[in-house]
Amino acid sequence: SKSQLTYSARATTHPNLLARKLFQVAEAKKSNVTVSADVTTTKELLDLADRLGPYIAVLKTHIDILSDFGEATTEGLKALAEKHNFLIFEDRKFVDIGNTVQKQYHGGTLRISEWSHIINCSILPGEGIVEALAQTAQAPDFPHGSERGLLILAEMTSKGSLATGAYTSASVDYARKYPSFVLGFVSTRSLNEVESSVKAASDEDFVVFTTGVNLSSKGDKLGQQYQTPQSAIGRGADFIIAGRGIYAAPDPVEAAKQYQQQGWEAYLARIGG
Ligand code: BMP
Repeated sequence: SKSQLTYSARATTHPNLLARKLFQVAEAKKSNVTVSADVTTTKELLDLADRLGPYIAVLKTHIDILSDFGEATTEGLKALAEKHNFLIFEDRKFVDIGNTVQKQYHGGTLRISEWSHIINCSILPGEGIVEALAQTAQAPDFPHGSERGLLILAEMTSKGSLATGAYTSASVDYARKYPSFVLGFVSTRSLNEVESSVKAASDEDFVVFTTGVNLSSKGDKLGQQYQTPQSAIGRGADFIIAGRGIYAAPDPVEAAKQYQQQGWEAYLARIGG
């Protein structure tokens, strides 16, 4: 497993170009925090991105919950990602046949391929969804190819999640089949020990993003289940994703700094620093 290595070491050897960039950002900012900016207006979203930008590695959006999505949203996000050196992850969770997801990803109302570095999908439809999204992002005439990557939603944090067992192991199979596009997983732990019918490449180093991270709550009334940054990173998370724990805190900037510090200390402890 590569999880004992530093982010800098993984940045130099990683087979995937966007993963290299992600690890470089983490190291430069000493942050493995992804904030889920689940607010519902462009103003709130850009305001959060600007205030929290210095402390995060990735900004995760649910762009379809904005009541006023438009050019100002995407231009604002792109400018702030440059200003603060973070990557954008649109949490659209594609889950459909290949022909449909290509149209949802590229063009359409939301133009996700234009502005989001990282996307994710469920593999419920089978391997074709990964192939279809890879085909769009790696098309010869697509201008951002080296800056696009996919996370496979291999597990979920909600109570009673069905993303377990054969579903999770197929997630690993597909990641191994498309290593130039798949960065890794959204999962609650490292998937290195998960059985897979596809052999691991010698340079395999999937990046683990873990959602459901919160320092002060165990869950919500709709089945969300939380763990702490220490717990998530101890179980193999490379990046911790926190939403309400940060943006709904009395002082979101202070909260972001606290998650940054705890996430970084847990990472240092894991690499033995
Ligand atoms: P919060 O920290 O406020 O509970 O937000 C969690 C975020 O992560 C939400 O944006 C949710 O859509 C997302 N998420 C999750 O909570 N569990 C999963 O298994 C996958 C997710 O994408």
